[in-house]
Amino acid sequence: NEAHAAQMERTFIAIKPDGVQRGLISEIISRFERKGFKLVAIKITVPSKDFAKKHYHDLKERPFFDGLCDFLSSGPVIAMVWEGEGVIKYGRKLIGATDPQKSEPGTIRGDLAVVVGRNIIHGSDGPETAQDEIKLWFKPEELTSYAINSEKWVY
Ligand code: RTP
Repeated sequence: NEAHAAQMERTFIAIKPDGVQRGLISEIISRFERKGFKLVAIKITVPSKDFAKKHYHDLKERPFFDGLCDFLSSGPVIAMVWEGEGVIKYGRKLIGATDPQKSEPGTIRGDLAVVVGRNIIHGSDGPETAQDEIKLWFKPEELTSYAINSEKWVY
């Protein structure tokens, strides 16, 4: 059908090592899930420092770059691809401002984080970064494509 003819918008979301260590995986996933976005890829992985540098290549001139890459590679990360209309922009809205001191209550960072260096989650900031980050973190065969049809599963 026509709704499935074009590829739905997708974004890359990662729960950073602090979010995993603090036991916030299910809390974060449930916020995206309840909103109505669809999880199309997920894995747990410890990125190498080189991999973290690739992920954050845009920030390589920033003073916090090295510490940020050490942090991202310090433990397991939950890497995900979420799909849905407007998911890139709205996903950022669910996440909240980069600095948890400035994120609104009700957002993931506003409710669950305190400092910018430990802000528990990453989300792609635009269509191009989303595409690049999905490609960096996932092989094409790790991405799924499926329709939600609850009538088939709920009796
Ligand atoms: P993210 O990419 O992680 O979703 O975060 P963002 O777009 O909201 O923020 P960005 O400016 O791209 O920064 C990426 C990550 O770098 C860390 N950061 N530390 N002043 C600092 O120490 C500082 N500023 C940024 C944060 O972990 C931020 O999420």
